[in-house]
Amino acid sequence: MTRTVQVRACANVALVKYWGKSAGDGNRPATGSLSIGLEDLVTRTEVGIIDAAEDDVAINGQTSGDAVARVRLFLEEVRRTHHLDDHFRVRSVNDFPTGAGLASSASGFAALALGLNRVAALGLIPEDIARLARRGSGSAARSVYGGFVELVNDTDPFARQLAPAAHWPLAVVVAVTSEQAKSVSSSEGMKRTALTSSFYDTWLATHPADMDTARSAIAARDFAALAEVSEQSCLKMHATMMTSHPAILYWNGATMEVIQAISAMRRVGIPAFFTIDAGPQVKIVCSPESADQVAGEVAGIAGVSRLIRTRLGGEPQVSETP
Ligand code: 2P0
Repeated sequence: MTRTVQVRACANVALVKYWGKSAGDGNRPATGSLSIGLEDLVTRTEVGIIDAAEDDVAINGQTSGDAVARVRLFLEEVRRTHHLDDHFRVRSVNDFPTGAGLASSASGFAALALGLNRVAALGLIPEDIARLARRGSGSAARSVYGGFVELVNDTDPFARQLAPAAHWPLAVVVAVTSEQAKSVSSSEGMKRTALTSSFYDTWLATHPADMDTARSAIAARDFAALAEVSEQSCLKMHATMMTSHPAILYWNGATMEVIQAISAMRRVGIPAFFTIDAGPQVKIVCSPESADQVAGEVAGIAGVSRLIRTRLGGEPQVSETP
């Protein structure tokens, strides 16, 4: 192996969601999206160039399976689009459940894109690293940065940082309600939703206004406005997928219990709101001062198997060993 690059990239959670792709290739989201980086949900990836006829890939110690196959296809595509002959050794480990709605593909493909850019000397600027990561997974474009990040709905969508984490240091509590991998992948779910949900056109039509509201709320650090638009975007996305044929229903009973508990807390003035991705886990965004109270409340709900406590952050790190 000639050189090895180590990357630490973090998961992110979208406050204004991405669900649906544009037609054609390049994995282009049909809408923008807006996320926060999660400091303690980390993927560590090592990328090296090897003198071999094929790539050597292991994810969480596994050398076969869907996740590995997806990385192999991605490496093929990178070789083709960047005119490379190199083959790569990739070792990637998540410190949180994989494929269970905790954005492991986001941190994984962001880490891989950052690592490939360095090890193969692609010389890409961050927006182009985000475009590269997006080809692996739409949400991965956002994990190329930390803090508040927007995926811009362009002809070749890219991501940019809206503000660093220090702008508004919020806390995040993840209520894990199932550690099982989801039954419908995001890619498959998005396809089905676009084809079969009668709500899908409304989802697309109302999305830009949600982006505007969220951008303004972040700029003004307006918690109530960010809470309102984030919960709205989350529920609208789930309503759209629930009305697909066959229905896509990622929630379990505990998911609903946590939603109710957080809604009740906000009604009495506690700054906390929920968001849920393609899985049954509930991510609660709150002020650092209310995080203990939120965690205490949610931990007592039957079906919540564990909590992951973190904060806004997620700035990726790339280092190299000679
Ligand atoms: C998001 N999700 O904005 C939304 C909300 C899940 C629900 O992006 O097909 O794994 O790899 O581009 O990025 C999950 O979808 O999908 C996702 P692909 P991805 O975070």
